[in-house]
Amino acid sequence: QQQKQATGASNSNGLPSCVDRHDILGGKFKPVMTELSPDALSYLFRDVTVGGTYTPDSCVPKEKTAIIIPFRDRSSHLNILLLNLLPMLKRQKVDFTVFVIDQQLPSIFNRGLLFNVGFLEASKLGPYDCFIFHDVDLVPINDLNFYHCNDGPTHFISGVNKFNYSLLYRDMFGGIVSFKKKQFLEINGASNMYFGWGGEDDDLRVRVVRRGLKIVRKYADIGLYDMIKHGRENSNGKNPVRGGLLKLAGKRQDSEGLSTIRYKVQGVDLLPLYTRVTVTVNMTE
Ligand code: UDH
Ligand code: NGS
Repeated sequence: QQQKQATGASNSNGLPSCVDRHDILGGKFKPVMTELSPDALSYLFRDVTVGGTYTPDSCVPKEKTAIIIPFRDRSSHLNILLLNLLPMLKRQKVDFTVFVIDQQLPSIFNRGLLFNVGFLEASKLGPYDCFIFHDVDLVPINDLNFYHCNDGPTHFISGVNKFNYSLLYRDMFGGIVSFKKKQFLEINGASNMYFGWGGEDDDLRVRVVRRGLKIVRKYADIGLYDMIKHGRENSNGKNPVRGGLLKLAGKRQDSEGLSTIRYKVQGVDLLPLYTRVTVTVNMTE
């Protein structure tokens, strides 16, 4: 039994189950922080099928993963992220599809709401078990930071170059998190009420903790990221009411979130390396 677990039991195709290969993956790598054109990228990753899906062919993955990227006007970040993230996911034998959830102007950017859109729209397109919500400007630099869902919602970051490879505070739940489908449903998704920068990730943590789910965190030398440098967009200024919203996060959890989201899908495009979901949000609804 022990032996079988270590090598992965084989299934009906005769292929073994995919297992985390701590033994053969290299650990830390140096990311390439320069941009390739979308054409060059899609040529480089021609084994990724249209819409941004990749399935390993040497083993049977244990879960189907949707990588959800909240997005607006950051194509150069996206090109850099894909250049580094896709090879790592392939090395890790992750079965994934990349979704870019693109919020149109003029509404103020709303990262939490886009998590909910990503979850709902991806679920219409495939039987995903695992959702990894991923900022576009965070580039992973360690192969051993496995992109999975776990028994608890998972925070992938133990350190970012911007903070000397540490976190700003211990409880941080921003940047990159994963949820099993059941876990995200259980917390009623993210809050839709945070327009602008800040607080939505702390609200999400409150939702997780209030449901008694235990957050899984990465070891200090594993969850490492390099952030692509950028400024703050006018359409995502600091949210002046985030403190007040956060105080009542727990009270709102059941009455506001995945169950009450309102948005309009303007288009779903299957591009070579990702599925783009274009959405508009009416801030007064
Ligand atoms: N995002 C976009 N477009 C936007 C705003 C946000 O795609 O216009 C997405 C993107 O995935 C990004 C995430 O939302 O990674 C989080 O937003 P952010 O990267 O702006 O937040 P962060 O905390 O930076 O990384 C805030 C601005 C810091 C300015 C510091 C200047 N010295
Ligand atoms: C907190 C914000 C979080 C944010 C974190 C780190 O203060 O949303 O800083 O931001 N919470 C509130 O504003 C309530 S960082 O400097 O890494 O961009 O994620």
